[in-house]
Amino acid sequence: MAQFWQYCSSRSSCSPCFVGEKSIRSSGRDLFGYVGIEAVLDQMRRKTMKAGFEFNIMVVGQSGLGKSTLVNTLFKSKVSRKSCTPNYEEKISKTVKLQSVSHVIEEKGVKMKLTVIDTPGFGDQINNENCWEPIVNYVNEQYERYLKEELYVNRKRRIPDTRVHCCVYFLPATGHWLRPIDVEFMKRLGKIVSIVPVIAKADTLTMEERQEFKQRIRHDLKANGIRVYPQTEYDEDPEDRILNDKIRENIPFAVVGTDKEHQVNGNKVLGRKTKWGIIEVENMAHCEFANLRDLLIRSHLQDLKDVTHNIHYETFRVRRLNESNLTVHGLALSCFPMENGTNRTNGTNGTSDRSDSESHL
Ligand SMILES: Nc1nc2c(ncn2[C@@H]2O[C@H](COP(=O)(O)OP(=O)(O)O)[C@@H](O)[C@H]2O)c(=O)[nH]1
Ligand SMILES: [Mg+2]
Repeated sequence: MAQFWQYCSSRSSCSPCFVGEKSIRSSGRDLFGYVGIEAVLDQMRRKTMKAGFEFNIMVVGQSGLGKSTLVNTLFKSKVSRKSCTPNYEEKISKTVKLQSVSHVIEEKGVKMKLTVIDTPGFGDQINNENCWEPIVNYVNEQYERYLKEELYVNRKRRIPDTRVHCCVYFLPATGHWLRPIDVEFMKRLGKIVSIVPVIAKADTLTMEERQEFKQRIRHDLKANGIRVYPQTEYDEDPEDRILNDKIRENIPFAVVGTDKEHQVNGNKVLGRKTKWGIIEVENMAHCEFANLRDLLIRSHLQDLKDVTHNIHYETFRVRRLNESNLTVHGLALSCFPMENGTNRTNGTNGTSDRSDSESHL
């Protein structure tokens, strides 16, 4: 039982009246009238619009699988460079070179700094042993960078977020099974980053071949204990589970990319023109590009950022701080020396209570 003072709904200048002891009822309106808590949503919206946010996508797969085209299709502008004929030096290069390109995309007043990290050269060699290493290192370096920023005594109000929020892994449309390189890569990377596998250039498979290939891939993912996004363990509630189950049943999405528009029934559509007709990339009867776009941008963008921060980064942070013997009382920060050589102590265990979804662009 609790005591309540009731305010007249006419407003705050009025003094509260004691209304006695009441058991709490489900509707706040009964007791207090309209308070206006929902206005916080507008405040959050305005803040996010002002500050913008960052989203970092990594694309991995052999050259020519349509990575750059797909990223351009996703954001409908030239955000990623198309692959050009490699020069001699690139041809003989034995390493996976990572390149990141950032763009600020603005839609209806909301600014997003999109960074696409491309991994040309992945899986292009005859001997692809350890070709995932530069990618693993890159992902971990971004976590390390973020952790260092968090451990400064005087932290930035908003830490620049270069962490990889999503890794889109391109599977060639072979119609067979996962290749050893796919298994090795996804096994390793699935532990440190959210992976979304896709079947590239799905227009080269028939509908039956697509379905069979998708089934075999799902079977291989399970058999090899590969964790791809969205993971069942991180579903927040039953509603989430129902939505995510549908996505999991459909993964990997069979996608088609293009940066060309065509006229279909008087409408402009993104599509690939073939001898037999136009494959409309946003038409769900033609391919699953729209499912991928909805997952990455429309329904799960914030969740991808949350999973990166709360799961993958957190795992890295705990491991790293344990390694450096950092205690709650903040000693032994040798792993994180300041530029001037002194130690950094912030009196906390390094956690941040700040939302990472905002950044100054
Ligand atoms: N058939 C087909 N070709 C595609 C598709 N996406 C891209 N391509 C073509 O494949 C070639 C390589 O694409 P690109 O995006 O540069 O591949 P990347 O090396 O993986 O970045 C280009 O000629 C594209 O036009 C697709 O979905 N289907
Ligand atoms: Mg490319």
